[in-house]
Amino acid sequence: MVVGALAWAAPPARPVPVIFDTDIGNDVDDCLALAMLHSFASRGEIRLTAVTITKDNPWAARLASAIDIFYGRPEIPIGVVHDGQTKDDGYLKKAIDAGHHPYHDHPEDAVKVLRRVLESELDASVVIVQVGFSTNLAHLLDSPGGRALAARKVRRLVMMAGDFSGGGPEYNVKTDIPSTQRLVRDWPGPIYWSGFEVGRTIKYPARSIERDFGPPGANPVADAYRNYLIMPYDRETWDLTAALYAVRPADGYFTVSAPGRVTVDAQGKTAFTPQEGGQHYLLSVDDAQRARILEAFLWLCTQPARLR
Ligand SMILES: [Ca+2]
Repeated sequence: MVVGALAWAAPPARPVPVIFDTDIGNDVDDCLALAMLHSFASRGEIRLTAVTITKDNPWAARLASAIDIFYGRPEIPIGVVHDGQTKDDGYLKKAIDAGHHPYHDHPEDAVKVLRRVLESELDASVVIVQVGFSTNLAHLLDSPGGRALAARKVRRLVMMAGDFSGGGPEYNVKTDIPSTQRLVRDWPGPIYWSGFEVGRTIKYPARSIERDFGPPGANPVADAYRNYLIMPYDRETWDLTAALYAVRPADGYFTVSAPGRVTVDAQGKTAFTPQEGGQHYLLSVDDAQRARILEAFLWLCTQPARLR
């Protein structure tokens, strides 16, 4: 019986507070990752408590704001980096102009937002997804009491960063090497790394961008894809992998390594050494996991914006 089933159902889990730290506007996968987080929020799996930005261009916050508004959450605080990396506006303004997408302006300082949100949440509850440079989180550690605040409030940090397949310095690391070095040395809790080699092997299909998001001008995420490269192209899902693991770590989408330590050299090359008691973990995927992950991306990214 339906009534009986409801009576016996476990109470819903408390939505996990998530902070999305992004360099939106450099590559384009940040946009789909943010769309996916909105779907998780609509499903009650998370609360998207802040978006903080490490790309030092005002249009980055505007596109993040446009996406938040499109998905029905205009109230999400947005924090921006100061004296950060990558000043160009890339595809950002073009994506907004393509649909005259509304946005809010005058975002706050990223560290101020991070501190306020962390202070307002329960201890050991917050999940941070970092899919750009480590600038904001390094600044958080530099702020008075920032490291202790992170230690008390953050449950896990999931990063799209590094290359652990023997490749050269990965973009997110090499763009701000000192900040990544600071994080691997001083971040007080566990860090899960989705390296370049993970998202590189799972591509989000152009046919979904063209078919599932409405016509040009309808959705700022699809408009970002249309203005980043010439359509059609399938794009790697680096940032989406970090977002998926951050929200659903127990669902077997990824294989998690034994604990270890990540090191970052002067050129930005990353290496992982297994180490008992280490606080760093590498994510990896096999073919079966890739298929499941892509299916999850397609369902989650194309979920319609919630009705208000
Ligand atoms: Ca990114």
